[in-house]
Amino acid sequence: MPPLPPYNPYVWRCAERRLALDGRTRIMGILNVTRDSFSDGGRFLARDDALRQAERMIDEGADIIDVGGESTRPGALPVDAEEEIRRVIPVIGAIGKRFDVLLSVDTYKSAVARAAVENGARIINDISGLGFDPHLADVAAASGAGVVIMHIKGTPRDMQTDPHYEDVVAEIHDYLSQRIQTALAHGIHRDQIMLDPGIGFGKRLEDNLTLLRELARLHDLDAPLLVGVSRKSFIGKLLDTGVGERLEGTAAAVTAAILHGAHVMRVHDVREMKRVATIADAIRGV
Ligand code: PT1
Repeated sequence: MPPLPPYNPYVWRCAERRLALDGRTRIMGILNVTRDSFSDGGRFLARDDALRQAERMIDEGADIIDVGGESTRPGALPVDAEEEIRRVIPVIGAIGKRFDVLLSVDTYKSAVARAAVENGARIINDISGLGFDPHLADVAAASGAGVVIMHIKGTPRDMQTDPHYEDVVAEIHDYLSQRIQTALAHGIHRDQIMLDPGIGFGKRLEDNLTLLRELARLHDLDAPLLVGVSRKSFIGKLLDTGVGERLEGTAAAVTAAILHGAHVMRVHDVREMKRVATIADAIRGV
């Protein structure tokens, strides 16, 4: 019987911090600040709500908090950089002031990323893999922030309209390989880079399953892997459940990703997935 693929340890450089990826799967907690607020009063409420959610995820064991101000689910429309900054920067500033947690900004816009790193974010999580904004790589290089380079086919608005691949893993492998070269050419250091196959971003059900099954084919890119499966529609399709009934499916997909060599899992349910990761880590060994 073939054994599980070997676990490859890394140390992820995120500005002046270092995150050891040494066999204990790291948990990135999702903090969405996408609710529309029409007044300053609404903004203060949104900020306090975000702070409470961040505190809870930190108590539950999150290693990273990922703050996002624009939804990138299938069909979502862009918001402009000014509005995204108004949403995420007060939240990043407030969390950074109170807690020692690693902060990530989920954005593909250089203006948002710049403001975020100036206000305490140490990771830029770019769903476009440096592909949407030509200046994002410069912000990552200048700040020394960790950078998540994710694969997407198309844009969030159109990515689920008839995506297809010859060999989904090979295509994503080559895309990520090219984006690593782009990053290095802009002065991003190799140890700042985290790769992500982009589950649900321009993929059919079978593509998402193939990526989880064959994730280890990305190991020769020589970078750590982040995977986001939490509550996604491929789970809903298999279970015929709405977004509120995908906890067990998420747990199974998290386990699969860990056994195939993921280093960081991006999740909503931090307490539950931390437990799942503890068991998967123990089975995988290292
Ligand atoms: C992800 C991710 C992300 N996912 C990274 N950042 C989202 N690095 C946002 C669905 O099919 O996987 N990696 N930022 C959320 N995006 C989606 C995509 C949410 C698809 C839901 C679906 O339901």
